[in-house]
Amino acid sequence: MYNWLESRAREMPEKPAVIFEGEAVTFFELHETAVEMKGRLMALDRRRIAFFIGNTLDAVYAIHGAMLAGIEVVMINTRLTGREIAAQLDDIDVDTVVATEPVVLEGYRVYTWEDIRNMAPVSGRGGSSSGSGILSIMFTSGTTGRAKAVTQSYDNHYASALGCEDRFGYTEDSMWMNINPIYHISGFSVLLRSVIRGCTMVLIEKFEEEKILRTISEYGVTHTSMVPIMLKRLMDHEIPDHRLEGILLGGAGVTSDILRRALSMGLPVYNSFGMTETCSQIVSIAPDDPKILDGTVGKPLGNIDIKIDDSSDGELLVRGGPVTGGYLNAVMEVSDGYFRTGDMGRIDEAGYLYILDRRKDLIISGGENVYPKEIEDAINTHPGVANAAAVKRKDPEWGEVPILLVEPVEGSALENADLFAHLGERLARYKLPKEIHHVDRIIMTSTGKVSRAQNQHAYNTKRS
Ligand code: S0N
Ligand code: MG
Ligand code: MG
Ligand code: MG
Repeated sequence: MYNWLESRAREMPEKPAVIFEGEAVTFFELHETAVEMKGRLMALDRRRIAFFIGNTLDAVYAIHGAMLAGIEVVMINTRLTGREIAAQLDDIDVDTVVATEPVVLEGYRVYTWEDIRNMAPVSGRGGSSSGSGILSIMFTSGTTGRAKAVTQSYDNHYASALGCEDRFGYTEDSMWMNINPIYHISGFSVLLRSVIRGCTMVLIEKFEEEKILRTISEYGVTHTSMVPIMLKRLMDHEIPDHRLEGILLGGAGVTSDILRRALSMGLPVYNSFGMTETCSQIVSIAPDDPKILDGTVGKPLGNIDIKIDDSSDGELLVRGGPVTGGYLNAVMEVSDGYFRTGDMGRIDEAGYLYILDRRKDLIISGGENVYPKEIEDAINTHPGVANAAAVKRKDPEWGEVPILLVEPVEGSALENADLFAHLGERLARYKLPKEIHHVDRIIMTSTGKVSRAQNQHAYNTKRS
């Protein structure tokens, strides 16, 4: 059983655990509040609860309270529509939601943070040892269009933190800044790392360049992590004096151009590769590594093994402590104890990993994953649409963006405004196509599926 927060509260009670909007909360205070919240969350009488939370202090209290209670936390992407959230929750039999942000979800027991604060606490043992060993559950969209519920255990998270610390070199004296959404493993892992090591986390609610740069210099931030678009946005501004030792980049491929620019501006960028299924980065490369600009994501962390399956176009296989035990609602593909990532890669003689192709069909927009099938399923429910294919294009802002090709039902006059409205009810805004094109025919494979490659090719040809 792990009791990170309890240990830190004993060892370093006066040290700030979290700084949020100028307010510092010590490890002692964080633990006190988490204990209060534990009893109140236990009063909900559920072993698994969905959290609809932003990057706020309340969210930190909620997560620590749930951990003390031994409640599994299901993290909801707050950008999703009510329909998308409902589909996820129903798939894993969750009926109770704690929301520190405003949300409308009909048919669920939704408790605001105010409700939780006013709850009569119940006492009980709680604790991670009383349950499944699962700390968190996060959804990752899948090729089938249905999101997969990834289980992340206490062991996974602990192994991840130790592996990251070993490579990334932060210590108890480091100052971590957390900009990534806590509902993603990118942000959740920073929250855990900081309490596992006992360093302070400055938590940022919303990505605003000036504020982040000010925070970096004012608080002497030493470590942070972000997706490439965030780095790009920051580099449009003057970088103030800072004590940064490491900026971990992940969530999407980054160009050597961006890395070169960052390094020339004195920003210590690490490139990395990680997934929700691996509880954050499992491969990374340091800024002073001679291969940093060679397009590699680096070498596996100390507690990770990787290999390439040459019999399958070079799929990347991984194993190690941070790797999930499986999905709640899907079968995990495993070979010889290795998790099959679905991404294609190459490992050079010196052991550096290169990601050649992301998971089949995956579109990564600003660090958010979008699968074409999700968009196709949504638009195919429109009565005027006979068939549809979602493809992608490179985008200077978001990296990649989805594009939708639709084949109208014969004789139906399809208005794009109507199609966008239809999609808007069903899909998070970051999944909405940037363009919709009407085509005579969606190209199908011989087995009757949408041919991703051929529709993509047709779109590329039309553009050029
Ligand atoms: C980049 C972000 C911050 C952009 O959001 P911003 O500027 O706050 O947007 P809003 O003001 O909310 O909205 C403005 C308009 O922009 C649209 N929009 C927002 N985001 C996107 C997007 N991603 N794509 C397309 N459009 C977007 C809004 O919809 C709105 O438009 P309208 O008005 O039309 O609605 C934000 O996108 C963001 O936070 N991105 C990062 C998310 C993230 O953290 N992803 C990583 C997930 N992956 C993992 O966690 C696994 C890898 C990993 O572990 C890792 C990854 C990164 C770093 C470290 C690690 C690690 O190993 O620890
Ligand atoms: Mg609140
Ligand atoms: Mg913004
Ligand atoms: Mg639809």
